[in-house]
Amino acid sequence: MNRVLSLQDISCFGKCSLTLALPLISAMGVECVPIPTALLSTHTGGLGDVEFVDLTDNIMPVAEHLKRLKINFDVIHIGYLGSAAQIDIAKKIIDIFKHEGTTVLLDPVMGDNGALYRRFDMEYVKKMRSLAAHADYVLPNLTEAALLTDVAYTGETAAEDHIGRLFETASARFPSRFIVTGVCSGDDMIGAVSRHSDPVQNISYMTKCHNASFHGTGDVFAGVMAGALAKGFKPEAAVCLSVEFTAAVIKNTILAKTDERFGVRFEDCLSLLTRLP
Ligand code: PXL
Repeated sequence: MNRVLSLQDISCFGKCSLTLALPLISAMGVECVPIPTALLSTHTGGLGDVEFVDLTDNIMPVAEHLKRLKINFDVIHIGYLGSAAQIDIAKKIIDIFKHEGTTVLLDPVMGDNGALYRRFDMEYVKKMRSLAAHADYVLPNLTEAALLTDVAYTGETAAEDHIGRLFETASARFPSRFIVTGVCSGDDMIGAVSRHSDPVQNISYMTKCHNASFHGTGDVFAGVMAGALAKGFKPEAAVCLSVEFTAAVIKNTILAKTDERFGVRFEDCLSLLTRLP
């Protein structure tokens, strides 16, 4: 069975990180092995004082046990990390488990709408830049792409030349391939943009924008990407599926009139993933 190692937090309420990756990747018929980086009562996006249990000291012992068992992974999926120290640990996890045929997928979770999330600062951003250099694919939103490249953030509706600058800086700085998520275009479309190398061109994977934003949509995108790459989907097909599934989830969440902080109503959409080839 294809297998993903998912290194990120578990937040009890609010649907993000592992509470999305586990069901999404499982629905795709891929085994998801979580290594939780922290236990939180909720995500840090506006639900009040968060209980935070740091699991930094437990990550390597868990990883070393899995290594002794000779467990291999098709994809190493790295999401929200609780601290700069955990970025160093994530690099060690890559060293331990990456071999030929393993894809490293980094969602550099740091911020949104032009601002860093609580708990993070520019030291954290610098560390994240060094981790991004070890990934095959990096999935920043526009805020995170600006932070990783030092290109100024210009809002959620990004002009062609802004996206071009982001990719030029990213490809000069990082060996990894960037796929920028949550990009809005002026004509009510939202999706992801990636750069292809031969010939060099930016390819947009857009779908109808529902003019709503919910917590955790980036984590949905990354979870589906991880499952699709582990199943052997080509990167372009994985991005298309992730855009379409995330859009379906947003539409469903709007219909359910969910409080945007409570996370997305993805459960009704899981059948879209169980039917995949
Ligand atoms: O959705 C990203 C995310 C994941 N995990 C935690 C978060 C956030 C964003 O706020 O707080 C704990």
